[in-house]
Amino acid sequence: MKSILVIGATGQIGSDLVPELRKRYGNSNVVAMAHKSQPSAELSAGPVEFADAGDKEALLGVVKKHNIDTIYHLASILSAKGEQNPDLAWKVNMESLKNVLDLAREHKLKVFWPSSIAAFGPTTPRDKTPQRTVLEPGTMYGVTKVAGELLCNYYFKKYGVDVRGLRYPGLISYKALPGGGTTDYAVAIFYEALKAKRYECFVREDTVLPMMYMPDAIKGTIQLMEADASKITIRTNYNFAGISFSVKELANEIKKHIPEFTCTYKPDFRQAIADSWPRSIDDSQARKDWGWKHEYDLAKMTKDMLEKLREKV
Ligand code: AKB
Repeated sequence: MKSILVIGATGQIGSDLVPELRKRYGNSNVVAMAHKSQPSAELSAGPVEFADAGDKEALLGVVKKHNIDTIYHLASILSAKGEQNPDLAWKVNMESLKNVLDLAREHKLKVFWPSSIAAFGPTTPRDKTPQRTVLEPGTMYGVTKVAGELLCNYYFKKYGVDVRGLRYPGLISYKALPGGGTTDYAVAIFYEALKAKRYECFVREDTVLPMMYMPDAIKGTIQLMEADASKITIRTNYNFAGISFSVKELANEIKKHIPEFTCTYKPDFRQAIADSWPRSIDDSQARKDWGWKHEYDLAKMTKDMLEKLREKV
């Protein structure tokens, strides 16, 4: 029986991933690890631990206590927050990953660790960005993603650690808010459309970025982790894509459901970050290796997001 630890469980991805893992592997076999934030009632329905992933001894204590064999390491400082405090982004993102990989080596654990479209930069081809391409990010968050990818690949090659990962696009979800990313507007716009019928966006209306609805992201993440090891040909991180759209296209889609909705634009420092990232991603390697296929397009995602958020807010 699997025994899974999700680090960063209270974040945007963890809030959806933990319940899905518990459905599959049993409530008591999935430990949600938080650091400072309080877990939701849903997360508290199973085992919860509080620890700092930057503290290897504390992490080891949790691994031993629950006999953990698999870690999903989701804790991270994202792109926008990372630009406000690059030292913190390096410390949090790199130290925790090194701790997880060292524990994985010493205790034969399987690891999921996500990279991001932030690993790419202004010198990367922006359309249908290939799996293997230039990685010269312009943010500290992106630097930690490139360094992390290389570290994962190193631990796989040198020590045989079964570490797998995906370069997540912007993720759209209704359970927990993203915190400190550049793609956060694609979530905030839904909350504001329902609450205020208007939203002031911090990037231009023609900004196009790769995005994905959370159910697809969770499905792909678990699918990658469950795939036979012989199918995994990429140990840095897989390109992983769903949909690409401009903010204007998203606003127009929301308008179909809320006709009074208006979106205005006031770009700030996050525009330069968005402009340095790809518009679309070629994820054919993931599709070929382990059968990745997204389900949600812009229309289907928008409809579902509004329905779920209406119940919530
Ligand atoms: C961010 O905007 O920083 C994140 C990401 C794309 O990794 N959502």
